[in-house]
Amino acid sequence: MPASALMNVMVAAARKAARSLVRDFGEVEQLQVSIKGPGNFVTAADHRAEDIIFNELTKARHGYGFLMEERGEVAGADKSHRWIVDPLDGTTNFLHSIPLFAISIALEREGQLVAGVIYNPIMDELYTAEKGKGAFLNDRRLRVAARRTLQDSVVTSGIPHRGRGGHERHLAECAAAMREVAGIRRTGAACIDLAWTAAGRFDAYWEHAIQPWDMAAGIVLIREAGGIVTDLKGGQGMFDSGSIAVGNSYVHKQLLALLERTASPVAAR
Ligand code: LIP
Repeated sequence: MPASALMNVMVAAARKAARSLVRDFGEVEQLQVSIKGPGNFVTAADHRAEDIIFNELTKARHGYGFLMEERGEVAGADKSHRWIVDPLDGTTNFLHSIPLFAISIALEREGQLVAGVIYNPIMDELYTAEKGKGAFLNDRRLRVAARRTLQDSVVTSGIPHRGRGGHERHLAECAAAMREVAGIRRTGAACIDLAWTAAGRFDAYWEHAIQPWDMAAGIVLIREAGGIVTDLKGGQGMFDSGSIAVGNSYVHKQLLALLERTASPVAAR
């Protein structure tokens, strides 16, 4: 299917920012050996990528609003459109020279997510999806995996680190999951978890306490790849709750039930 004008705009912005990130990633690999480490440099790389995306999208679609990881909410004259952008998802990976990070750009129209682009420049994997037009990895059409049981599934999640809550809850969830699934993985970037689930590599994904820019583009991909996306209560409050669960209709249902069983006030600590 020929790319739409909208997709061209989103992909061009992602590719341009990716060139900057890839240059900076090369530097970060050199900086690992310094005691201070590349912390400040990575923050600057993140901002550089965000500036590029902001400028490119503003040039192409004047007046659209933004929700961006670094800038936050930027109101636009056009109240019906909003870009939701993470210029560097997988920051900790990037900081540690782990080549698993991506740019995530979504478009919301009248409050509905209508398009998403996720680009992992190191693997040169470009994921695109538009509402009603399917999801693609480069030129290949995507479908979520067809496995019907958690028993056969490889699932992925985010592990809360120092300074984030939910440690006990995550331990309880993983303890339950590891008894029921074929394998658990952790990529360190929510948008990659979502893209890889859309591509059928992972069968399911869940995470708590993530941000709209981590998940917006991936939500479009999953839906267009035939998957189910909900918050952990089975509703559509992903942005408000910060929680997300995805998979095909069979595995998603089993995953929600498993997480429900582990939920308790103590486990949420
Ligand atoms: C990351 C998320 C990831 C989560 C990390 C972090 P960032 O976003 O994508 O899923 O587990 O802790 O929040 O900060 O790399 O954009």
